[in-house]
Amino acid sequence: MNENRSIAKHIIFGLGKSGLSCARYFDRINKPYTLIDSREDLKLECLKSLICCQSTFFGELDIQLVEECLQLVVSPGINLNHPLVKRARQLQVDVCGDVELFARECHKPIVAITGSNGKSTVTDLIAKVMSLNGINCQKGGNIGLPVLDFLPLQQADIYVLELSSFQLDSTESLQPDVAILLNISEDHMDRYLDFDDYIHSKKKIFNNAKCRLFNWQDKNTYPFELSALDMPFSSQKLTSKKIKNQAYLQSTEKTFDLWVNDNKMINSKQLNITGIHNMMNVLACLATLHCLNIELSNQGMDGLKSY
Ligand code: UMA
Repeated sequence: MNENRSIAKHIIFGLGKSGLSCARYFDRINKPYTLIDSREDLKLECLKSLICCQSTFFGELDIQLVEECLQLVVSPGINLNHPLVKRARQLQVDVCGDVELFARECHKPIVAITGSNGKSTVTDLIAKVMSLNGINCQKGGNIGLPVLDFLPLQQADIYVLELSSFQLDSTESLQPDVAILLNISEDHMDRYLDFDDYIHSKKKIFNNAKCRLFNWQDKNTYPFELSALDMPFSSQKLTSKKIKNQAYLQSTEKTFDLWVNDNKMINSKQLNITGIHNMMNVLACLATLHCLNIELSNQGMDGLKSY
């Protein structure tokens, strides 16, 4: 039993990586919170070092817990149809995820990446190439490094974030400088009504984005309406007049040249990785650099080649 049963105005639901990073963040900004988790047997050593934790509730959770609270921070693994979350929403409590809290406070450019396959690879590749290019960047999100660990200091000049559909579902304020939707195939269908619902969730990444990058070969990734700032990456050169910018492959004998608009950037035989899906990942990286007006240095190019 908890000695202190008083419930703070801010509740963190889920004590995995995401919830614990939120607790550490609230400690840093001196905000009292209550920790809750449906697991009965939680014995986390790290709880002892948390400073602003006012109370904890583990095991079966009474929906009354959210009755007086202002904010409920939900971990990505928590279904938003959970009775406690639904009750909080009914009561107009601010229900949000860690990425939402990050987006509200982050004043630096963000590259946000989602997709059913390859999002960790692309996040890692972009962050690596940017770092070798001399840019002070940090990668985080679904890749395993919770974004709230970057706050409140914001020491990076740019954040490269891998975002899952779960994280997008609890995020409203994100305004990425570049948003990338790599591909969509059925996944996590236990959390969505149907495939369209899942696609809709993934496309939230495009909300308020400056540049939207999508996969020309996967219609499910297209923004609802194309604008001049949208940039597809494609396995072939596109001739559509609607497309102002594009990254694409052009096949040569047994290899591919990778192009961004009229610039031949690299040939596939100079890369360590093989396969069309990997070439598409590299195109997404090159398109991102183009959108951010970053010119590849020799070191950045070496990073791309050695990946
Ligand atoms: N919990 C409850 N009630 C519930 C469900 C969960 O209390 O109904 C509690 C569990 O008891 C546990 C905690 O919530 O203590 C776990 O939370 P979580 O599942 O959100 O896991 P985290 O450790 O916080 O990790 C999350 C992401 N997990 C999920 O999306 C399931 C991690 O992505 C991510 O790296 C991390 O935040 C940091 O941002 C993992 C993942 O599997 C890699 N992602 C999915 C994917 O890639 O397909 C989406």
